[in-house]
Amino acid sequence: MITARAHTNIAFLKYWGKKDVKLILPYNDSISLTLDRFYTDTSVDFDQSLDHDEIFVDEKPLTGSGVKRVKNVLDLVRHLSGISNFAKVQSTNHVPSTAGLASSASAFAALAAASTKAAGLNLSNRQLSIIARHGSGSASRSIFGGFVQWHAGHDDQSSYAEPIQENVDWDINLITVLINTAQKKVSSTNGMQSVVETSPFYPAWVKNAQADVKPMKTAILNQNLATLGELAEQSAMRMHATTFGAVPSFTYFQPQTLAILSAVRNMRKQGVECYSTVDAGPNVKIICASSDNEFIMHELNQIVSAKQLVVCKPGPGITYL
Ligand code: 2P0
Repeated sequence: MITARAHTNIAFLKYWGKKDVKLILPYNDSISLTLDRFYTDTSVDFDQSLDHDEIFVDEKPLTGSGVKRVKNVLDLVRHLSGISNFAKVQSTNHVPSTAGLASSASAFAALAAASTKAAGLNLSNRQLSIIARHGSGSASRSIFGGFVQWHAGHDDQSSYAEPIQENVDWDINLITVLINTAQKKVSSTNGMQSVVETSPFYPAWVKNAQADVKPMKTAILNQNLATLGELAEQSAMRMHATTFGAVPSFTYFQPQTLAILSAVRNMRKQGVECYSTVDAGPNVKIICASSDNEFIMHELNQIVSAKQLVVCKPGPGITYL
């Protein structure tokens, strides 16, 4: 039995839409930061005494659409290794629902790492990224620590993530503002497919997202928080604009989302370098230097309570326990 740990990540340049739904190939490259606070530990054992795959998440049998995704990854690993045994998978998420961060990225990255090693494979991190992608697109990025780029690619082997800057030794962190932890009405998988098929804004999204890859990488390498933050906020706003154009139209924003976005813009006017990003949900994540955390959190306390705020720092890539 092998146990692996992977951390969640937050996209600064968003992945939003698949050009190949089966292989999970995205339309555009994306760029993320792996986070330190939240992670998933997954153990895998290919056991010849099993007559089916047994999958437990937080000690409960997994149900729903996640089962097929886990089996996709296990089938791929069986195919690559020549192993025919079924597997016992036990996954523990250290990603509290209160964090407002998705656990699918850390979960499928940990599954890819643990299952390949348990099957006797010794793969490169690039190969692990490709395998993790078969479970969930954003998981391809959680194989690596720090700032990571997922290359969209054009087929299975060319769509993988790689590090831009693994050790982030400059002052950048994230304040997560928890607005609502209830299960969202439109999953990210369904939301992105809907905009691909129906939103007239989607082609503009792809064109602009791809054009932002190079400037964002340069901003990261130059440790330029202002440019990086501006590009990240633009990416998030443009992603959410596609949802308003979809048929039927939808949005992940809630009233407090708009209140926080506005507060961040106001603080920026006062000279504080802080920028917003929002994933497929209502929670806002604020990109800033840790030296500004205290001021920003004090301002945000006028809208939300202190326990709705969680600070995350850059985190590491996969490890084996
Ligand atoms: C991202 N999101 O880049 C974007 C931004 C949400 C908004 O990746 O369908 O769970 O499993 O590939 O990876 C969330 O989508 O979607 C996501 P699938 P995933 O982080």
